[in-house]
Amino acid sequence: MLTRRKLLELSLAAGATPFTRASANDTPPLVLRLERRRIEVNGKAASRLAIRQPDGVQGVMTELGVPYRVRVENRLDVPSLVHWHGLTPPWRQDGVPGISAPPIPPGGSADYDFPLTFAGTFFMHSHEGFQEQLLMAAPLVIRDPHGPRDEQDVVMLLNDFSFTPPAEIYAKLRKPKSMAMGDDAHAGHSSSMGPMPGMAMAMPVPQEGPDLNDVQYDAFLANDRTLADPEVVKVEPGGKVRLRVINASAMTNFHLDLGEHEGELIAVDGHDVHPVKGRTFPIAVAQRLDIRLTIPREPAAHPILAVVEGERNRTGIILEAGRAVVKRIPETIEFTSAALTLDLEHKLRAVRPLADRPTDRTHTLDLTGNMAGYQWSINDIEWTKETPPFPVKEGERVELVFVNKTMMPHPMHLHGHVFQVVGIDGRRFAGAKRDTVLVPPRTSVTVAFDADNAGWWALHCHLLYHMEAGMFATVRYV
Ligand SMILES: [Cu+2]
Repeated sequence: MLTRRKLLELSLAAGATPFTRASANDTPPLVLRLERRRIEVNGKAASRLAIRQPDGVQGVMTELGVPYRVRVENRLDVPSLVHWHGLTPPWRQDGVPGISAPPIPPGGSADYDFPLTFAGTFFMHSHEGFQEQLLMAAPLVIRDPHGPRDEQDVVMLLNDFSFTPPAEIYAKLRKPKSMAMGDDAHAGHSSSMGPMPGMAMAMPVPQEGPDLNDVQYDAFLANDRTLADPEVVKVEPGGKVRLRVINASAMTNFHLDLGEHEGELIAVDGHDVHPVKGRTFPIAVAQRLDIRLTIPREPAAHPILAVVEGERNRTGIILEAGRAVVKRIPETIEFTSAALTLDLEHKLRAVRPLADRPTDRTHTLDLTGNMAGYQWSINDIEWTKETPPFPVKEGERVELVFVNKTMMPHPMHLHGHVFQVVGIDGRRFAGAKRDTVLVPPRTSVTVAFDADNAGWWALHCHLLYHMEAGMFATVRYV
């Protein structure tokens, strides 16, 4: 994929030490296989996809300082390509079919080799077709060798699950709705503040509040399991846990619920924030939360739950400290959960913010749509390969203003860069560094990034079916 000379240039440019380069040449690459696996959900078997090492370990746990040297082998009977969500590789290694590289054909493989420049909680997922809905996602954790030694890492990967094939889910969503549903993105959806202007008053109101979930799932999974048979992780009574929560869902935002014990949010999307204490934290599709927990000394089971936004369903894992009784936890709660808000986002502050400098270029991205035909777009353009990229020049400080004109929340993700949240509804602040930010209905969010990784980069809504429908754009400087 890359010549050795080019690789050396890239690692030199990233400030890799000679030691790192030498070890890169000596160690064989880590192999990740794209293959089928069988899981059981609600007592029913299902064939799903996996990204796993030859010993069965899903994804990668590595350390800062070790080059990311990976060979991806496609053992499926369909093309595939894996994206390293949140990392900043050279753009040809970003894993977006048709943009960074062609998909890997069945039986083929692709090699990746780039330095890791920051530690944190990331993940990998297929960027091909609807494979992500088939659970083709896995953790990608980069540990900091200089981080605390007394913390146990616990990863919780969240997913939404349907027995219906994703192409069928999508076809059903795209089926034209009756005219009673109206003709724009607002129609058919009331708001918590009352009917939207221009909405026919006589129209039946199908649901309350903004439109939060447009797919009915059969189950919600934490580490591939439901609460009927959750994963139980042994932890040390009185010990410290670094909980790494990854929302790998195709379409579902969650409220993380730590129960009676407070946790300390120390990083979002892999990047350190000044700690925020709490018992619940919002996590939109593709986001990650790193939470430090102190486990009480008494033997007990501590459920770590994730409640679906705007629904009663939940999933989770159990932390078992000492010998404890692990009780069955109901999969539904009494009341429908609230919509995710940006209340926490307002409070977050990056530990290492972007340097203070003037903005060279601002792009405004209206998030647009037409619910009646399940059409989703950016600036009213449904993306095709011919859509012109947003222009950027290398070295610029760029700001993106996401203006959500629809009644659905959109988690917006920029590839190849780390951005900082710098404004919500026009109010400026130096917020968290992230790669995915939630833009709730009728809200605007401004993010800033430095154009320091030349290439052609995807910039899209991370709701799988919105992306497929065209809520996708690119940034290009190459
Ligand atoms: Cu969206």
